[in-house]
Parts: sequence; C-alpha cells; structure tokens
Amino acid sequence: SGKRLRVLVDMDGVLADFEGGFLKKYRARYPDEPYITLEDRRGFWVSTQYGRLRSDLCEKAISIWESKDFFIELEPLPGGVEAVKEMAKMDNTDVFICTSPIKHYKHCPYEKYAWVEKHLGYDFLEQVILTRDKTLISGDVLIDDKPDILGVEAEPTWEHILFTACHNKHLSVSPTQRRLLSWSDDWRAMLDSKRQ
Ligand code: BVP
Repeated sequence: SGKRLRVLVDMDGVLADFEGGFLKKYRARYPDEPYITLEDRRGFWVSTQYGRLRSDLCEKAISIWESKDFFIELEPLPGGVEAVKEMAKMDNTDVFICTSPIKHYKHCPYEKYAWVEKHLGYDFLEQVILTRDKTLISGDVLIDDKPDILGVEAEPTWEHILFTACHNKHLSVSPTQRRLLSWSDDWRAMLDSKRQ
C-alpha cells in the first residue's frame, strides 16, 4: 500500500557484537578471574550474571564497557550491516538505528556514532536515534535482542521482533512474540508481513 514502513534496528547484540567484545576484553583485563562463556549466558544484563558469579565481578564487568574504545571496537555481527544497507535502499522503507547509550557518557555516545560512520557511512548518521526509552520512538517494527522493552509509553507503536542472542536463545517467549534467529533469517519476509 501507500504507507512507508519504518524499521527500528537495535545496535548492541543486533548489529554490533557486544557479548563477544565484552568477553574478549574482560578475559584480557582480568585473566585470573572466572568468566561466563557465551554458551552459559542467561539474562540480558551481563553485569547481573557476573555479580551472581561473585559479587565483585559486577563492577569488573561494568569497567569493561565503560572503557574508552569498547563500543567503537565492537565487531559487526554477521550480515547485519549488509541487511541494514539493503533495507535502507528498499522502496517505501525508512530505517533507523535505535540504541540506548550507557549513563557513563564519556565514550559511549561518541563511539556509537563513530561505529555507524565506520560501518554504514557518514550519511547514515542521519538515521541514528540514541534514547534510554525506546517506547517513545514510533515505528512499525523494532528488531532488538532485549526480551523486555519497557518505558513510559505502555502501548508502543512498534512490534518488537526478538533478535536471537546468546542470552535469550533458551527463553520461551510468548507465542505471539516473533523472532529473527540471525541476519540469515528471512527478515525481508518479516518486513513484507508488516506492509499489509
Ligand atoms: O549500551 C548498551 C550496553 C548496556 O546497555 C545498553 C543496552 O542498550 P540496548 O541494546 O537496549 O539498546 N549494558 C549495560 C549493562 C549493565 C549495566 Br550496570 C549490561 O549488563 N548489558 C548492557 O548491554
């Protein structure tokens, strides 16, 4: 039909390998401390699971993503950058990257823009939305690996498509919740289903 489709794409865990980048830098900085393999990751918050392993590991985990160069050095997840570029070229389709910066703002917001420029190009900076509350942002779909996306708006306009990640793959989500298993999954069909 005539209406444009608005797609919101999360960054960490969907386009950028936050979990892999975290584990690599945590093990390099704290080689003698215990760690959680990606296979054993459960729950969205890395810091919470590390804190359960040993209480002082919560702040050690946090020190990793609060460090300079953590976010800019994250590797792209397979197929994500290509999918977003292709999506952005589709007729009647607007793509935005919708990401929540950490509150330790010294490096993260800058590096998120720098990552987008590096991997998607300068012009794509126009499509970046930094917000701590994604329910305020209107869209048709939000592709995000966080199982519970809450905020002040009780009825967000978007349908949340859960992007599979190491921390959510074992979750049995509601039967109405749709998943994208990876960027090799049929995201084009998912978008077409929203065009009516
Ligand atoms: O900037 C990322 C990392 C941070 O939260 C943000 C999640 O953004 P979205 O993917 O929802 O856009 N983050 C923080 C913590 C702990 C903080 Br204390 C964590 O365990 N995992 C995590 O991703």
